Amino acid sequence: MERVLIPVLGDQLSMGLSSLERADPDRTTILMMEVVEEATYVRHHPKKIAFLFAAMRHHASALREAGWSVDYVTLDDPDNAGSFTGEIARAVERHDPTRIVVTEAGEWRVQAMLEAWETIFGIPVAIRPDTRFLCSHERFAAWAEGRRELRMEYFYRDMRRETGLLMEGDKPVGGKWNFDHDNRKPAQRDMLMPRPLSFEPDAVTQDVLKLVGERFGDHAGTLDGFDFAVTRKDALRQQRAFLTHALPGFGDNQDAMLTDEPYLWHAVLSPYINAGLLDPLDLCRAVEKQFVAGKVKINAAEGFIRQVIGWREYVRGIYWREGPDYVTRNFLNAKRDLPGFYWTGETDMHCLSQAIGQTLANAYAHHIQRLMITGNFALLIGAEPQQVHRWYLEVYADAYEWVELPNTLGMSQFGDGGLLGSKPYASSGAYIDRMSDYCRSCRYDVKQRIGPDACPFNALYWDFVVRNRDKFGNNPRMAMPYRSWDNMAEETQQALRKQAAGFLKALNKLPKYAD
Ligand code: FAD
Ligand code: DLZ
Ligand code: SF4
Repeated sequence: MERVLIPVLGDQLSMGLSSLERADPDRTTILMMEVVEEATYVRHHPKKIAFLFAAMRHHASALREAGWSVDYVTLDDPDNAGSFTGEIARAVERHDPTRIVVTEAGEWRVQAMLEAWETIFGIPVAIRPDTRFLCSHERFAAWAEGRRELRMEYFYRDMRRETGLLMEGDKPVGGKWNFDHDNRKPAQRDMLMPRPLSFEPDAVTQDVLKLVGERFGDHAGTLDGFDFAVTRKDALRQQRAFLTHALPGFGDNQDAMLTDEPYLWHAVLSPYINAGLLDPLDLCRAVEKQFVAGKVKINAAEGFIRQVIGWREYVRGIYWREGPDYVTRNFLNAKRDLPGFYWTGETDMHCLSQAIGQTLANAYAHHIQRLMITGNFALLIGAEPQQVHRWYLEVYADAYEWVELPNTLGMSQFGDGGLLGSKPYASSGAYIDRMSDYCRSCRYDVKQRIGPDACPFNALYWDFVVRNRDKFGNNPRMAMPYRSWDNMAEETQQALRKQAAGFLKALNKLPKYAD
């Protein structure tokens, strides 16, 4: 008789997973495994590990309720082999399957494991496409074929046409594809600012919190105040709360940053979407519905849908298209170590202490903090993109390599030479001052460029621009900064470079992150 083993990985917590399609519950064992290798190949934030283990345990219960047999291996099982392949070996012993069916993994490292199983175990292994994404690998390859530049905007328009989201026939609703221009309003404090829901850990989650505290409590970040949704039901509650309370302000405030306000009008849904608790297309349809019902403006609905069916699908396409060596790229030849304060938040630069402090507290920071604070600073100082990548993969609850790597190494650090963006996301303090209130309570003066009180981002920005002239000198989108630099008095130029050199020297003396 046929006996099928279906391993379900930690980011595959969806009832409609492709590996489960057409499976007969009477002949199938689903295997779920908490393994130390996945928690430590980078030192994930304890909240990220706790979220995944708790969500996995609740998902196993939901699968059982739906009639499936689930073999669930906990981290503290004394026989736990510690890795996916080790656990498959044990499960093959226990269940003697005639074949294995699995949905493809979310990163090259794990995909290589899946691909080795057939040879190792001598039974057929079917690896199915992950149908939770709109755009298959083949579809992305077809889109990319023959294009000189792989710009997200054109990919996104195809996804709009294919889904019909915010479309009137073959025309975009509102007459424009992209309302980003309306979405750059600076921060405004608002007494009615929405808050993400807080979910009280139940007994299952309490057990996980204890386990994770004992085993991974030394990883950077705190478990305190853990209040993530860990079931689909609760994730849907957060989705509804977002649609009602935050979506109306999402567009206007998309790039804004405010002191001690980690979430603003963001969805705070990425951990749930990426782990499989929420469906991205359903979410976009719900957003569209809010627009059609007149509850939100077009810039909010379009801005949000673009992030999900545009950016999210596009970065995944890039990740798989570029191959396993994408992670090694370092176009700017950046070599500096990421300063140790990325793991403590202890710095007198207020913008960085806010973004990093909130990250360590919540395993979350919103997009513009990731891109224009922590990412921008790492880019300006010339931090090695591989170290920056590792940090982002560790600290965010939504981080899996397929989405994190192109965003970090590509978009933020220009490590791929501009595949994702036509110019580097580098800025001086002026941008941060315009989009946030951080500078008002900083020890540095954002208006100063030279001297002990000058905002470090200012001189670092010019140093970055000049240092990389061979890379960006002919880039039309960088023409303005080079013109401004060339128009500066020579003494100013020298003073700026000296200021940056002094800062970078001081940075080198700061404690490094100890593994
Ligand atoms: P919102 O701002 O409310 O956006 C809505 C949704 O759009 C998100 O939930 C997400 O699913 C999607 N989205 C938005 N921007 C992107 C993007 N650039 N790429 C992919 N999806 C996007 N996102 C991750 O999911 N995992 C990561 O590991 C990750 N690493 C990042 C690293 C860097 C350096 C940068 C600049 C961005 C990164 N992002 C990552 C993208 C983005 O910052 C997060 O998706 C977003 O902050 C999640 O919070 P939210 O749900 O409140 O999103
Ligand atoms: C991120 C993660 C962690 C921390 N732990 C586990 C785990 O113990 N078991 C598991 O199945 N998955 C885990 N994951 C998610 C996997 O790393 C993820 O499935 C891969 O990154 C492949 O996308
Ligand atoms: Fe950041 Fe400079 Fe503003 Fe301080 S002054 S918060 S370092 S941008």
